[in-house]
Parts: sequence; C-alpha cells; structure tokens
Amino acid sequence: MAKIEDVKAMVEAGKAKLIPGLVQEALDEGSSAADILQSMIDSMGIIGDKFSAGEVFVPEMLMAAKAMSKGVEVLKPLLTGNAASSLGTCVIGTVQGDLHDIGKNLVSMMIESAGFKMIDLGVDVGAEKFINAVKENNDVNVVALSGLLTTTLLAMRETVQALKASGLTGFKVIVGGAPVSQEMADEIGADGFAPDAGSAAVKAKELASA
Ligand code: B1M
Repeated sequence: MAKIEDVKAMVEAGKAKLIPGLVQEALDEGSSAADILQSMIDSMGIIGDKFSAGEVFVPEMLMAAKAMSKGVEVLKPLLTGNAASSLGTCVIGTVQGDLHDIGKNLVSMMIESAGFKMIDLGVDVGAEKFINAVKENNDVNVVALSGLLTTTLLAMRETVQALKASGLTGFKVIVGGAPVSQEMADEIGADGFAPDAGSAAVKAKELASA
C-alpha cells in the first residue's frame, strides 16, 4: 500500500505517534504535501461521518484530530512560503462556543505564508476578545473567524456585528468553516468568505489591498 494510504488510515485510527514518520515516508515516496494534507482532511471527513452514524464517539474524533495536527506539523514548512510579513496583521480565532481548530490553524498558516503577521486568539473566542485584539494592535487589517458547528453560527454573526459596531476601522472580516457559505457571510455582514485555507489567503490579500 502507498504510504499516503497509510497516513490516511492511521489518522482515521488516531495513531498520532505514527503520523510524523508516515508523513515523511509518504513524502519520500513522492507524494506531494498538498496531496498528503488532502488525504488527512479526507480522514477527518470519514471520522465525522462515522460520528454521525454513531460508529465512533468524541474521543475517537479527538484522537484523529491530534493525529492530523502531528501530520500538519511535518507538512507546514512545505506548505508555506517565506513571504516577508508586509501585507498587514490578521487576527484569527474560532468563534465562541466552538473548540474546533484544525481548519482555523490551516487557514492561519496559509494567510501567514501570504505575508500577514498573525495574531491567533485560539478557540472559543468571544466578540470582546476579537475587538480588544484589533484595539491593541493598530495595524490589523483582516479579522478571520472560523466556525465548524451550526450552533456557533450565531456567535459568528454576533462577532461580525460587534466588530462592525465597535467604531474601529481599517479592517475587513473574513468568515469560513464547514457550515458557512457565501450567502451566510453576506447575510451576517462579513466582508468576505472562503471555502478553504488556500482561498482564505487569496481573499485576505484581496481585501487588504482593496
Ligand atoms: Co466535532 N463536529 N464536535 N470535534 N468534528 C464536526 C464539525 C461534525 C460535522 C461531526 C459530525 O457530526 N459529522 C459535527 C458538527 C455538526 C454541525 O454542527 N453541523 C461536530 C460535533 C457535533 C461536535 C460536538 C458537538 C460533539 C459532541 O460533543 N457531542 C463537539 C463540539 C465541541 C465544541 O466545539 N464546543 C465536537 C468536538 C470535536 C473534537 C473536540 C472531538 C474534535 C476537534 C478537535 C480539534 O479541532 N482540535 C472534533 C472533530 C475532529 C470533528 C471533525 C471530525 C473534523 C473537523 C476537522 O478538523 N476537519 C468534524 C467532522 C468533519 O469536519 N467532517 C466534526 C478537518 C479540517 C481541515 O476541516 O475544520 O472544516 P475544517 O476546515 C476547512 C474548511 O472548513 C475551511 O478551511 C479548512 C480546510 O482548508 N475553513 C475556513 C475553516 N475555517 C475557516 C475560516 C475561513 C475560511 C475557511 O476564513 C476565516
């Protein structure tokens, strides 16, 4: 079996300790970093489907997430460039009530490699914390909100509205995450939406130069 298939299977099985070695072996075998990343994203989709079907539970999702994070650590230098941080500063976080951070971390990585300085507020971030980060760093030109739960879309809406009502200026808000769509982004007053990490970086650049 090709090593990339082993990576996919072992992420799904939550074997975090095996992943760095397997990812390296897959690279050595000639698989691209982008393909290995996609194989791990596919594993998370499978785990999610199994969770929905009641075949696995929260601990298995958590173990798979840890395994994927280990793989991303190995791939990071290959997925990111060496852009000098000159496009501005991006504040990023997963919205309040939501603990999912793998997608947010990938988005952060890609926006950073596009040339932004990143201020990562982590997960379960309330509107006030986003506002304070913009206040405390006067060169923030992008705020990026991630959300994976349908139930936290309300927090995303509230955060966008609070940022817009704060009186602070000079920044644009990008939203994304599996349950988020362009339509929803427009509806909650975000300036931009991106479906994945690569396009989030493109959108951040586009908004920062608008
Ligand atoms: Co959770 N979880 N989870 N989970 N989890 C999902 C999201 C779910 C779809 C699984 C399912 O039921 N099929 C479901 C949500 C259903 C819904 O609301 N629609 C779900 C649920 C229900 C839950 C709990 C409620 C379970 C429970 O406790 N009963 C609970 C909630 C906890 C909380 O947040 N308060 C929970 C907990 C967890 C873990 C903690 C165990 C773990 C997260 C660990 C971690 O992140 N460190 C976890 C995991 C791993 C998942 C799945 C399996 C994988 C998520 C993931 O990392 N995907 C997920 C199922 C799935 O996604 N199919 C699931 C890979 C990642 C690369 O993709 O994050 O989508 P994603 O990011 C993408 C894009 O969305 C986009 O770019 C990325 C790729 O390029 N993107 C952006 C993301 N943010 C962006 C921001 C942007 C632009 C693009 O601009 C700013």
